Amino acid sequence: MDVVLPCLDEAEALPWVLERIPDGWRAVVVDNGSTDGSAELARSLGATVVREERRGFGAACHAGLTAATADIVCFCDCDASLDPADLVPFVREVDSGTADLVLGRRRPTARGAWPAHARAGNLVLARMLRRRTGFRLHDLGPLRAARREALLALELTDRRSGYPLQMVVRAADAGWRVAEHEVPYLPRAGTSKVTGTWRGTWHAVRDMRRVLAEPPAAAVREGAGQ
Ligand SMILES: Nc1nc2c(ncn2[C@@H]2O[C@H](COP(=O)(O)OP(=O)(O)OP(=O)(O)O)[C@@H](O)[C@H]2O)c(=O)[nH]1
Ligand SMILES: [Mg+2]
Repeated sequence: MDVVLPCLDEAEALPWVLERIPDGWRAVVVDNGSTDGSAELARSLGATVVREERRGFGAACHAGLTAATADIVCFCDCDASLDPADLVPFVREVDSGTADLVLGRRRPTARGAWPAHARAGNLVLARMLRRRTGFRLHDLGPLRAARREALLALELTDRRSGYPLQMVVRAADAGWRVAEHEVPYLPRAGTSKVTGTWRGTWHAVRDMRRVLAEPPAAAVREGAGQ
């Protein structure tokens, strides 16, 4: 199993995150131009490090997916807000064929883990997603697992905050079975970059709206049920 960990200045969180990668799995840390020594630290802790010059959450995730070689690929934020060990049952589900994509529904464990505006925004997004896809999801959680080749076949184009949403929308168009399970959401280590800032939140909303406005990807839809 390969776990893709998008990473922009997460030196504070890396030891905790990498220590929790299940035995026998490979951590693929995608360094997105960190200046705090994240890449060197990740390498010294045994992770495979991929460098992606182009900024953006989607750019980092996609570079990790492209570099991955395992049949099943997982994604996990690299800020210690999510425990990669929680991916074990997700992978089992994908492996057994019960689901094509498994998503973690974030359940905050402490006050401040998930600011109110982010939670409210996510709720609105989940409702829009339900209208667009029919999926009854509650969150667009960054903890996820799916088959590598199927993910690549979705031909995702967003390279910023819309990437996780585009993955779900295109999965819906391709007829995937998507499952959602609750996972604890911890207060992140280090400084907040997106959710905790107005600028980051605004960019995320803009990217997501763009994805929802896209017409269904016909080519992807034709490949449904594979
Ligand atoms: N924001 C941002 N995060 C990136 C980028 N490239 C990689 N990442 C990583 O993507 C993961 C998710 O980003 P976060 O900054 O945690 O986004 P968030 O969880 O919405 O918000 P905060 O945790 O409050 O910052 C983290 O591991 C980041 O280090 C990038 O260009 N921008
Ligand atoms: Mg975070």
